[in-house]
Amino acid sequence: METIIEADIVSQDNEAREKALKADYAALGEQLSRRGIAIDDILARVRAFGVAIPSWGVGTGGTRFARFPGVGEPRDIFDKIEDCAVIQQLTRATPSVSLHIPWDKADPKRLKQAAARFGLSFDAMNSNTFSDAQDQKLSYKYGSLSHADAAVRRQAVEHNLECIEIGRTLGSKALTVWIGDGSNFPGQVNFARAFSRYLDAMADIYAGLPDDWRLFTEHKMYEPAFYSTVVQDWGTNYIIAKELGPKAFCLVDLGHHAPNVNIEMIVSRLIQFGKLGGFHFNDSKYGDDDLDAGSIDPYRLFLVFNELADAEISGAKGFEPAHMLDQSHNVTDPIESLMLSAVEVQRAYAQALLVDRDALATFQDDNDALMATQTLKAAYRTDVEPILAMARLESGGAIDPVAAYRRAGYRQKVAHDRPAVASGGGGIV
Ligand SMILES: [Mn+2]
Repeated sequence: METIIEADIVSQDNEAREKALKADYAALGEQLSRRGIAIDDILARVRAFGVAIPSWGVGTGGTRFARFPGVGEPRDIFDKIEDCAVIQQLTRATPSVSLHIPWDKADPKRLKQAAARFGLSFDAMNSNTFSDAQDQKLSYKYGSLSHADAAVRRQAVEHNLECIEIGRTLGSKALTVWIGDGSNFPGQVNFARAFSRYLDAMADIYAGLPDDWRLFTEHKMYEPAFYSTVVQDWGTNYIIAKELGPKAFCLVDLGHHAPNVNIEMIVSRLIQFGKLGGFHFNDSKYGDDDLDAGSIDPYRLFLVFNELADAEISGAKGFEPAHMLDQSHNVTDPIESLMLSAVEVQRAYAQALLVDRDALATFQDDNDALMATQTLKAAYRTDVEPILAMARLESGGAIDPVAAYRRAGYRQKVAHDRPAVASGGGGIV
């Protein structure tokens, strides 16, 4: 398997850090064993954990106001796959790439070869009916799958079926549908009729889904429509998954909720009724800010993973969540942000595995609110960095991914081949 960063650079950087890591790992192992936890079990689970990288995440993002291009940005999907390969080489936490059609449209055989070179696979396919592609016959300005005009809905359905076809060639096993449909004015759209049209169109897409595929629908409270969106909240999303059938699941994007919404409880509800499809990880302060996972509220990320670890450990039926990062990197090197975000997601998972679930259940039964919450805090306060670093080292990655990445000078190197993009226009990616 090919790697992009020179192996010598990674191993030299690791050698300088390995002694300290081993000491820290042994100390943490001792501490955890006093709590009845075998550190190697946690290590094995962390090593098996992966989060997908969205192809659009490796480009520099922007806001509605402007986009300030970065240096050495990927020119096409093949450059994007190389950037994803760097992230996986150094973190060993991101084994797959999630494509977006039509942005990443290319010969599927070439795409497959490009990913296989670096041992990457393809995660869920993402369709796009929230913007108009070049040469597209009918516009999505007033909606796509819920559009008043049947011809527009048909075009949107066909596009999704095409995404499935491309995904089949690539070995993908899921389609994620997020639509921008909604309204900006009270009265603009009849809520019930628009939702009925959406459900009918989704049923046509569902009918084209291979037996071993899953269909993920993603809710979003607002934006691009600012008064109402057709797939607004997790309740609507649950209805969709329930109406469509057993291959349909709900995707939770952490940024697609109102501030302060109890997302971990939504996660629990979806798990309880077998409809949690997976996550788009990011963080936010005010809205759909698309900030780096765990950068604003790492405790919330932990609480989400507390629900996931609980489901995993208790063997919840049909529990197989798909994990993906979905962020916009406006002021950082996207590769660095994605590496650290993948590590943050792993960190929340490792911390959640440390929760003493028997003690927690007892405190809950005894109505001991203080000790119940302290049980969660005890896990959250544990510095699991030695486990994460050891997982990377043992899997062939870097103890300190950002240090190794900077030492390799990857961004400066690719800047030579990838000319600066002049675009200063708006553009959320
Ligand atoms: Mn998303």
